[in-house]
Order: sequence, then C-alpha cells, then structure tokens
Amino acid sequence: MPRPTDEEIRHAREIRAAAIKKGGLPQGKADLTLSEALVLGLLKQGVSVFYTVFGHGSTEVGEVLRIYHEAGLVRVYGLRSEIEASHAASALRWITGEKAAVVTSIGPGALQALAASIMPASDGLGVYYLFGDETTEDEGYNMQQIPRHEQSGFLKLMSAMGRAYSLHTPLALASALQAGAVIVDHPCKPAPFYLLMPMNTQAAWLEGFNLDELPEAVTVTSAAAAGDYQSAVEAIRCAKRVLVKAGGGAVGAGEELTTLLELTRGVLVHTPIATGCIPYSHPANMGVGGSKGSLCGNFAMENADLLIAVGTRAVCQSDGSRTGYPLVKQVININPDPEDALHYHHTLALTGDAASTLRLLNQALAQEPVNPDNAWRTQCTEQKNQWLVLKEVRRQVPTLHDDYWQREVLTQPAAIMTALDWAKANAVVSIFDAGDVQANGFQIVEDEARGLTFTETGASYMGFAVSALLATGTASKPFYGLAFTGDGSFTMSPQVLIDGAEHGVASFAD
Ligand SMILES: Cc1ncc(C[n+]2csc(CCOP(=O)(O)OP(=O)(O)O)c2C)c(N)n1
Repeated sequence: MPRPTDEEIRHAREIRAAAIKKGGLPQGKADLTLSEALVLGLLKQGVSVFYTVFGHGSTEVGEVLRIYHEAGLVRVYGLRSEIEASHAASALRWITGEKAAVVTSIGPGALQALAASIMPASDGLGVYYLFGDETTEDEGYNMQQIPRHEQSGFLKLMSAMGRAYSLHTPLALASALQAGAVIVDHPCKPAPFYLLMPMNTQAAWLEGFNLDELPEAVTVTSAAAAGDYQSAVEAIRCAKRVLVKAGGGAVGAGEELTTLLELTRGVLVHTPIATGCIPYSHPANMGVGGSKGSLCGNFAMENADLLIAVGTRAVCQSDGSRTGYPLVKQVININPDPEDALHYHHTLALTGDAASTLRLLNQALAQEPVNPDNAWRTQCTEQKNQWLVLKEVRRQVPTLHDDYWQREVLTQPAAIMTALDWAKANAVVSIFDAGDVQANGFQIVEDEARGLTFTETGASYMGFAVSALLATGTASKPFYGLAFTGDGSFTMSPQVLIDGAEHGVASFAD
C-alpha cells in the first residue's frame, strides 16, 4: 500500500485509538508511521503519561499523542519547562512507581531535559526521554542541531549521560524499545533512557509492521549473592563494633536489616535517600552520617571496626571518601553491581540483591550466634540521645536574632520541623531538593517507614521539589505532596505555579 495522505493517516489513527480504548492494544500487522508504532510500543510497556514541551523537532510524535490523548489512552501534559517535565516524570516514578516519558523538541529543549536527567541518573530512576533530532540525510544544518559538520552529535552527547538510541532506521524500533525497557525497568540500576527521533524518520511509513515485535516491560529480578557467607560470618564474629551502612538499594529490606542488627548487635547509619529504611525510633538507627550527618551517625562511622555496606555506592559527602570509617578493618559489601561492591579495600563482596542476600547472611549468622556484647550499642545510644536533645533545643528555641533583619526570625530547623509535623499529621509526602533546607531536613526527619520523605540528594537539583509536585495530580492515583525548598531553589522553577494550576496539583482545597 502506498503512503496514504495526511488526512487518511489521521483518520486511521483516530479509528485505531478508538479500537484500543474498546478492546486493548492491537496485535499482528499494521500499516502506520514510526511515531505511532513508538507510542504503541510505549503503551505496551505501561507508559501512558507524557510530560511534554513540543517543538518543530517533535511535531509528528506530538500529533500521534494528541489523537491518543483525545481518545483517553494517554495523558499528555504540555508544560513550560523541560527541566520541570523531567523532574515531574522522575518524581512520579520515584514516589508512585508509575512510568512516564518526557518529550521535547530538538536542541535547547532536549538539552534542558538532558541536564535535568542527571537527577534520575543519580537517584536510580527509570524514565523515558523522547528527543527530536536532526534528520538522517545530512542535508545541511538543521535548525537547533549541534552546529558542527559531524554525524550523530546528540547521540554522542546523550550517550555520555546514559543509554541512548537513535531511531535513524525505522525498523530498529523494536530493538530501541527493548533497550529502553531494560534500562527503565532494570532490576538494580534503573536509569534514564534517551530515544532520539530524527525529524525525517518520525513520519516514516511502516507497511505491514508486525506489532508483536514490540517488547513487553521487563520483569527481571536480581538474586541473592552466591558468595562466601561463611567468611562473612567469621568477619562479623571477630568484630567488636559493627556498622551497617544502608543506601538507596537497601530501601525495601527493612525486615532483613533489623534482623541483621539483632544478630550482630550492630548499629545502622543510612544515606539521606534511604530515610525510613528501618524506623527512626529503632534503638540501632543512628540516622544519617557524613559531612552533613548527625552526631550519632558520625560517631558510629568514626568508631566502627567492621562495615557492612548494603545497597550504597559510597558517595563522598555521605561516606567521607578516603576519610570515612577510619577504624574499619574489614568491609562486607552487599551490592548487585560488582564495581560498587568492590569500592573499598579489604572487602568481602556479596554481589547480589540486598534483601535476599541479607536473608542468607542472617541464616548463616543465626547458626553461629555472635557474642551478645551490648557495649557498642550503649555508646552509640548515648550519642543518639545527645543528638535528640540537640534537636529538641532547636525546636524549643524557634527564633534567633538575625543581623540582616535586625530582629528575631524563625530558624530554618524550626520552620522545617513545623512543616514536617503538619505533613506527617496529614499523610502528605515530603519532598526536598537542594541546599541548607535539604541538609537540615534529612537531619531532622524521623521517619518510621519508607516512602514518607523523598530527599533528592543524588543530584541535589535546585527546583526539583516544587516541580515534583506536578506528579501529585497527574499520577494515576493522585497523592498529596509538600515541597521543602529554599527561595533560591524555588525561583529556579517558578513556572510550575502556572503548570501546577493548569494541570491540577493535588491540593487540600480540592
Ligand atoms: C540547578 C542547581 N544549581 C546550582 C546548585 C548549587 N547549589 C546547591 S544549594 C544552592 C543554594 C540553595 O539556596 P536556597 O534554595 O535558597 O536554599 P538554602 O540553602 O538557603 O536553604 C546552590 C546554588 C544546585 N544544587 N542545583
């Protein structure tokens, strides 16, 4: 069949969209454009939310999304900043687990989204990025391409940040989406995936395209480490002061961490991102450690002789690169990524999933109980009590004289404490981005469970928190969120006030 007219293509899309709404995704062969096949492929992977700033580089995919949106198959949000779009998509994934795509034009729009994608890249979140790209015919400079006589400029640039794929050849679509599925739903290291859509291939006509080629979402899980558990038990038995350092990869392994702490009589310090991995009130939880850590967290890091690192990638501010853990003689590192697992010297690496590896370690430990000496716990508890007193004093003295204002002003900790109390009482998710607000926040937060606070310490991207609020009302299951942000951070993304009002941020006035 020759390529139909634009009018016929539009009509066919409307008919297909209505049929999908009624009877689900089509199977078998179909005649359609690359852009429509791409949207069908994303739908097949469960991506139906699109945060967009369209332009001349993404008109064709925009037209497909327009029709599918009107048919109620996808939700497309037109926004005022690609950075905000990226933050909203990342927040949606992080807080609700729901997948989303960011769609931009070529050039500046794509570059803004790329910059913002350092956030999901650093925090380990799977997000699709669909960027307009220069044509594959090299006919001369396309407006907004990287202005050099060189092929695949954007592909090279995006590839430095993560996995990128160019749809230069329309029939590579299934491979492109398979690569994307593995990245955004990776079992241990999900990440942004950049799909480049050359302007001339977006409308390419695919005759008799086999829709069954389009891949499903990836559902691989990572397994427990096949490591030397006996040596790990030996190391723990020889240690006097065990420290468990829990990172983002340990969130979800709360029960196993608690059992490990019982069996080792150790204490736990967590990275800011892992707040709530075990209840704050647990006597072994020393909170955050590092250059912005707590008294008790840093005391534990400074005095431990054995480190059990779980799902953490040793970031300098949190682990004090080269200066952290000065008395540690042996490390047991549980991480599915061998490079992260082998970060420290004197390491026994258990390269596997946190929860299932911890279960095996706990089983091995339970067979040879460790000396139940409580001295280490007692020392750390004294430090935690001092830290709690220090925080209480900040609460009791909420104002201080300020030279600039020449009067008493509310301190940042007091303001954060008040807002956190309100969020907790009203089941509102607390979201922090960068700056002193963030550091004060993760020192103050006392979460009893995971999923209550999201502190973007991966990239510390100013403007993330307010942009993240867009996820609250655009999620399939809306939720309430409270952004904690400094004036500097807020003014980096103020357009969210308009987008939030337009697209319905979940608010108590609703
Ligand atoms: C996009 C971005 N630009 C710059 C920085 C570097 N930076 C980190 S915190 C900060 C100042 C934050 O000020 P504000 O939001 O007012 O919060 P405060 O520290 O006063 O609590 C800057 C410039 C960043 N993290 N992100």
